[in-house]
Amino acid sequence: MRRLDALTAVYHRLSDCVVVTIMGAVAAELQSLGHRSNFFYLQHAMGLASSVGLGIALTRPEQQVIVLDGDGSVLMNLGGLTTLARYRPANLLHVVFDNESLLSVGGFPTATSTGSDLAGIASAAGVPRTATVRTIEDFVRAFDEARLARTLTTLVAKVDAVGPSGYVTDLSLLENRFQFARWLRGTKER
Ligand SMILES: Cc1ncc(C[n+]2csc(CCOP(=O)(O)OP(=O)(O)O)c2C)c(N)n1
Repeated sequence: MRRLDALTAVYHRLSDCVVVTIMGAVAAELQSLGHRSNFFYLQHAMGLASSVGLGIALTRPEQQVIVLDGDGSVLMNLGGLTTLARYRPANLLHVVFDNESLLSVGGFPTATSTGSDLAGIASAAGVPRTATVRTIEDFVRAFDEARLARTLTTLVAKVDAVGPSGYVTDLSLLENRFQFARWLRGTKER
């Protein structure tokens, strides 16, 4: 499964929820499908996308929050999983695109390439729903089931280690930051 195809398959489901991604390839791929004000691409702070998503999910329980993470990022901050599990927000879906590599910085293999199982680690950390999927059909099904379940879920999607040729887009970090904050405030005021 290619991550871009997985993103394409669920893109239209992302219009009414908070979306937080890691930096690099995932952010560029999502933007290539069309940027929206409700998408926040967390630059630089590797491993902390789920923590940002957790903060938003806890303070805005009426919002569905979707975090688009990577295996390298999760491995860099495994404690993030224990904190997610501790607070267990029902409105958070944690998607981990596991390409078994640090693709955005050259493709060095991560521990998932030698057998570490991120869904198993998330489950052992206390995340109540976890799954690993390998096809687009299973990804879409698991994605929809997780949203309906209203239970914190870590969904690991095993994907090919391929991405766009470049990761720089024309959306600056600050522009994204202010636009996203305004969108989030606006949803409260409505
Ligand atoms: C604290 C920190 N260390 C290193 C980097 C450099 N860096 C940016 S993206 C990346 C790889 C991310 O890997 P992964 O989460 O697996 O996503 P992928 O690039 O494979 O999509 C690294 C090491 C960073 N941004 N922040």
